[in-house]
Amino acid sequence: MTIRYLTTAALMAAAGTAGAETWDMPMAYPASNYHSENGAAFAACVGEASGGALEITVHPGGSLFSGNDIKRAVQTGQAPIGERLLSAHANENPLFGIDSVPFLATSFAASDTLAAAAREPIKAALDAQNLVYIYAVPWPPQGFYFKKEVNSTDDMKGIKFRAYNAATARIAELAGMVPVQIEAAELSQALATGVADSFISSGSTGVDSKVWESLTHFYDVQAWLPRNTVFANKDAFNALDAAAQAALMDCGAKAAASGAAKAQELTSQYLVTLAENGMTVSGPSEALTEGLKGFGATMAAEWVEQAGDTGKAILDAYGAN
Ligand code: PCA
Repeated sequence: MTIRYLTTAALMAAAGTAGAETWDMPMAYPASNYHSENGAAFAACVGEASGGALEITVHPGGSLFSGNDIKRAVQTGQAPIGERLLSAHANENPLFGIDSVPFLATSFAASDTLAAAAREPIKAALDAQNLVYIYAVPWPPQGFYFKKEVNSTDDMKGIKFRAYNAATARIAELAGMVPVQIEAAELSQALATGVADSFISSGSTGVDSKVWESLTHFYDVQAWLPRNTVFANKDAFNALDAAAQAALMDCGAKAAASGAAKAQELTSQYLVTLAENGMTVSGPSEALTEGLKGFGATMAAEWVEQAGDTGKAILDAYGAN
């Protein structure tokens, strides 16, 4: 891949043009989702801040690489930059799953504090994978979608459950559900065809997927707020001049702030939209909350076990006990 960039530069030098570097940026979620719109604004910011020296083209909806392939594509230089739900890669490093430990951080404010405590270790983990951290943006709090009333974890037994990372698959396992890993881009179809009958996610993804066409109940459990993270291939990043690198970082900082603000602003509206389309939207019953808290305690202990001293240090910095 390094060769490709050298060749491009060499060609431009030979042609005598002060040409712009152009980067494709694969993203997994629909173009109309705020993460993708924020990514497009980030790309425009980079173009402007670099004086046109670095132009980024976003490819939302998994159109360039499917969500599950984006991280590897950027690591290997098939794409110079991309966005991915980092917790989907917790199997590579438990630190990537810190934002999906149930009930560890359940509000935007707590999720920001947790993300800040984890940022340097996560940057280092990405760096070790040939990736440069650019920015991350939270999803709204996660709740459960079902096709029937669910008042306790016992009511979940046997249901086919769409998982998007190891934590969601683990919840399915603990509840006696049947997990099936499905990208958001395939979710509507999976629900329509009965491949899955339930899942946990934000109101945002529920609205994107028009889940009221297949499901009936949303329980606003507020279990965690996972993040999409934008990272660049380290070789591609290092090949940029200092001004273009600074443009990426400055625009990344702006995108982190604007994305988080947008997520917060949209959260309640998503739930209103679910209800307007006929879904029953409510908080969880006491029994359901209790059952889920039990799963959370189990999973928090498992995470600490996996994440070792680095994990403990992050939790200490976060103020968890
Ligand atoms: N939406 C993404 C991840 C978390 C969320 O709210 C999804 O369901 O794939």
